[in-house]
Amino acid sequence: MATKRGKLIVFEGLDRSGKSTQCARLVEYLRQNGSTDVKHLRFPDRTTPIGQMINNYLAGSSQQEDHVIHLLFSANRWELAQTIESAIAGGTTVVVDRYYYSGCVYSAAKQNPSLDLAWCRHPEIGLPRPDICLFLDINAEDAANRGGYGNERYEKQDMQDRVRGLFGEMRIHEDEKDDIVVIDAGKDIETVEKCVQEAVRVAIERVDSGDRP
Ligand code: ADP
Ligand code: FDM
Ligand code: MG
Repeated sequence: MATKRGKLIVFEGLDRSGKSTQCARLVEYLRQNGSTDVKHLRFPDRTTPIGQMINNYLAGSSQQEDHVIHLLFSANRWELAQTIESAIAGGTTVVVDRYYYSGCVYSAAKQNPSLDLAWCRHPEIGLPRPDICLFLDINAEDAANRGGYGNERYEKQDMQDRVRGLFGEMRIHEDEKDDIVVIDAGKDIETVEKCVQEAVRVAIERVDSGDRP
């Protein structure tokens, strides 16, 4: 029998919704219980030259025009597109902390009139499509109560409120609505973890049974 292809699993949500926590737990779980290799990625990938420009922008030590930084975030995903595709084709599952959903909603939340959600989506078209996007849903106030925000550029309550609203709009987009599973991220870490595992199990089965090529 041919080797099963790997799956592309994405975590999304507001800052402090628990993405990095759940991403690490899922990677560990799949490594122990799954039958495939697992690659753990995060965007932005701050290790590349483009990623370092993004890091400086987020830290506030450099400025970028809104469209330019949007395209740099996108280019930072395209840098790894081939790596992701090859991994999946070779049977490795890829788990990603943020993807193009963040790319679109954070840029659109800036309320720049020539940078709406539709414009933001364009440079992302053609990137490997996730088999599942786990949207860790929490309101901005509860997220902020998990230790307060840091000093990065977008870690402000009004920005986070707009980001959450825009994540809602991404969810009803015809092309994407079946990819996204909403998880109540306000529950305790173990409860969220179980919900994630169950949603991932269903998504993996759907791919392996041929329901989703
Ligand atoms: P993100 O990557 O989405 O910004 P993190 O995983 O870094 O979020 O979590 C942010 C903070 O909240 C961390 O201190 C983490 O330990 C804590 N945390 C994560 N998940 C939960 C949860 N379900 N309940 C309470 N605190 C959580
Ligand atoms: N972010 C992240 C964007 O604005 N666009 C993107 O494409 C991506 C992937 O960068 F404020 C924002 C979202 C967040 C910051 O934070 C990255 P973390 O803590 O590295 O996830
Ligand atoms: Mg994180």
